[in-house]
Amino acid sequence: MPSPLAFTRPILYSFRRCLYAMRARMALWSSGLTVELREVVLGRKPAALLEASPKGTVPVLDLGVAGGVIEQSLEIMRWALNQSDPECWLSGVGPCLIQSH
Ligand SMILES: N[C@@H](CCC(=O)N[C@@H](CS)C(=O)NCC(=O)O)C(=O)O
Repeated sequence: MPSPLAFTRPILYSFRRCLYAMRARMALWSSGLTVELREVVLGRKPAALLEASPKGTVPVLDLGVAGGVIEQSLEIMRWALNQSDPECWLSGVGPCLIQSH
């Protein structure tokens, strides 16, 4: 188990062609939050991913010891956009969306 000081940014385990991982990455990008991206080969999952999330699917967002682990893409999207949602993805309507389209 890493110490809380072992990393300061959340770690996103991802696979570039996975649609679930794509939507998680898109929401994180839209939120402007910074994460450490760890690209995973699904046939050779790293031990750190399986330690964080034994079910072994991606995406997984590891928030560290204090923050826990988010194992579902939709929940990763909600976590990111609840902190910062400059493009109003959560509301889907409103001045942000209108101004940017
Ligand atoms: N319900 C999950 C589905 C994630 C999922 O099924 N990801 C696939 C890749 S697209 C995966 O990791 N499969 C594990 C494997 O192929 O070993 C989510 O929304 O995050």
